Amino acid sequence: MANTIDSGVAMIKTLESWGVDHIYGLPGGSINNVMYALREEQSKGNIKYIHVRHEEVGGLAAVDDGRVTGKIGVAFGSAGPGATHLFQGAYDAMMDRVPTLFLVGQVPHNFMNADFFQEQDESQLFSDAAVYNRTVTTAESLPKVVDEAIRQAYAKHGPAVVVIPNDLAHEQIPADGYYSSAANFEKAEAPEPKGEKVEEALKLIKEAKKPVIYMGQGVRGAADDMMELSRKLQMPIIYAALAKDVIPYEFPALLGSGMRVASKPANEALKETDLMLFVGSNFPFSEILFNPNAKFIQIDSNPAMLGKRHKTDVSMYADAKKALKKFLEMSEQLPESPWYQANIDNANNWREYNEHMMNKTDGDLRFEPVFKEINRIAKDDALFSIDVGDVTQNAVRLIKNSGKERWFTSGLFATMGAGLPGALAAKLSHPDKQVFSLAGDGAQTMVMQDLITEKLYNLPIINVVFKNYELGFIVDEQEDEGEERFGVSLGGIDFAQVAEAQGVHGIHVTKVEELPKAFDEALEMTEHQNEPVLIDVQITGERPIPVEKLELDPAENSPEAIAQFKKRYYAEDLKPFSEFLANHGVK
Ligand SMILES: Cc1ncc(C[n+]2csc(CCOP(=O)(O)OP(=O)(O)O)c2C)c(N)n1
Ligand SMILES: [Mg+2]
Repeated sequence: MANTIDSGVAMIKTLESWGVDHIYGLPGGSINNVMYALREEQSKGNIKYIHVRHEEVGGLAAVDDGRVTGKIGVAFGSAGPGATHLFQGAYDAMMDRVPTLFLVGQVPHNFMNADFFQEQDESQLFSDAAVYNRTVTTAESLPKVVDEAIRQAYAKHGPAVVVIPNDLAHEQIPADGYYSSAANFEKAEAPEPKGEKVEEALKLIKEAKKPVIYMGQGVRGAADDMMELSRKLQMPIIYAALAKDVIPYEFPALLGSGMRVASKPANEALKETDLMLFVGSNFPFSEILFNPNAKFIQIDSNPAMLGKRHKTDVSMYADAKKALKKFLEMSEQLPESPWYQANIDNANNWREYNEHMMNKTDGDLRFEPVFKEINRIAKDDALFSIDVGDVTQNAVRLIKNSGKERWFTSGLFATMGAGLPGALAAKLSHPDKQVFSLAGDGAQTMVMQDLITEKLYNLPIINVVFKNYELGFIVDEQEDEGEERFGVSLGGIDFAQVAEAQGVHGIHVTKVEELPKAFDEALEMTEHQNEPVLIDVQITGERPIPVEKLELDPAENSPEAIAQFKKRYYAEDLKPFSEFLANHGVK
């Protein structure tokens, strides 16, 4: 053949044509030929291979590439065990609708389908997650299939999986036998909503006494319009946790998020509300948490979402940002409402409580004072990769975001171990920005081998591990279900030493007064020494305040129960929503 190219190299070039500049993975016999192609392309200064120590870390990091850049993230694993490790990422991507590509090694095609060593029917494995899921059958088609997979991942917002029999990734194919569709690809964009629908919605909003906005990630990039609409229609804002970073912490009518990874004023308003404007969200607990009699107006850029989480009164297939503009255009300023004011007061009281907890210096060290330090050293445009557990709850409540940061976690799938991989992704794509990984001790244990990846790729990340010696989030569930504590104690790992053993600077904190120095040191290490750092903070097992089962309202709780609740959560000055509603004459 005159003009030929290695099929694996052609595939990597296809990835590059889509703007992929790094790829996570770990080799194995069934993906070696992809490795050789990767080596060749990397040696030319093109794509970069990020060698993770567990395919799950690579898989989750690829999802976070998508979250923080909007660009497709890519990870690979070898056949069988490599593929099953990688699977976690595919599921996370599917649940949160993040475009990703997973390249999965397979035994040589002549050995397939007869239970060969490490052989697995990988398409079956990934079938529940993938938006595109195919096995390559010829070397010539390898780059074309990968091009197809990427297009499908973008168009269908999820993980594409390409299974590659190893031999097919190292053959000479015609150099002009494939092309990339990247250059002319356009992402789908939902329309603006129909005028009559907006009119219908505005009529319902005007009639409502206690309307709220519930916003999800669809609103990203339209914070100013969202805040203006909140003021104009006198509707406080509640957000889905994944949209925590959209509206600045200080916006007076921002109530926080709902359910358990949540804030008090949000949960209280969600119980009371008689109308919800639900914008660009996939919040799964709607039917459990929201007032079932509330009117429900939904806006989503995905028609499949309309009515999925709640019965709707008005629903609109529309881009959230365009919809906000249209709502602003078509609405008039509503008069100051006592409901809106009561919510602002309630949110204020909650912020004061959090402030009080972050400034707490007596007693055992809790989560909150650690967040005071995180807030102190965090840059305006920092990226926060948050793991799953009590840390998610605390981070959603306590990080005082300016509206310029990125805050992300594994949302619907909520997998532990998502913190560190997300920080890798964030720092790789934003080397000039400050990046935090915040994780509990249980979650950190699942991925801590990949601290060395931070070290070896010069990724100066601030890792904070909240060590309460238990699976705190589950301890709380056992308490709430009236069960005895079982299977939730962790024993103590010295995470600072684990970091040191991997060449990452480790710091211990056991007392509140050690916090400022530790965080100054972390700043010095990451900003000036260009080194990653891990702070192992030993905190108490005391529970964060459960905002989903507040015992503050005299209409619902005995004075003794209220006193006990306040004492346990240091909540002397925390008031029930009913008090603010009464102050403003809201029935
Ligand atoms: C992979 C995975 N396994 C189990 C769970 C269930 N789960 C949710 S939070 C949690 C406890 C997290 O413990 P830790 O990381 O120590 O954080 P803490 O709640 O103690 O702050 C568990 C087990 C999960 N979400 N993901
Ligand atoms: Mg823990």
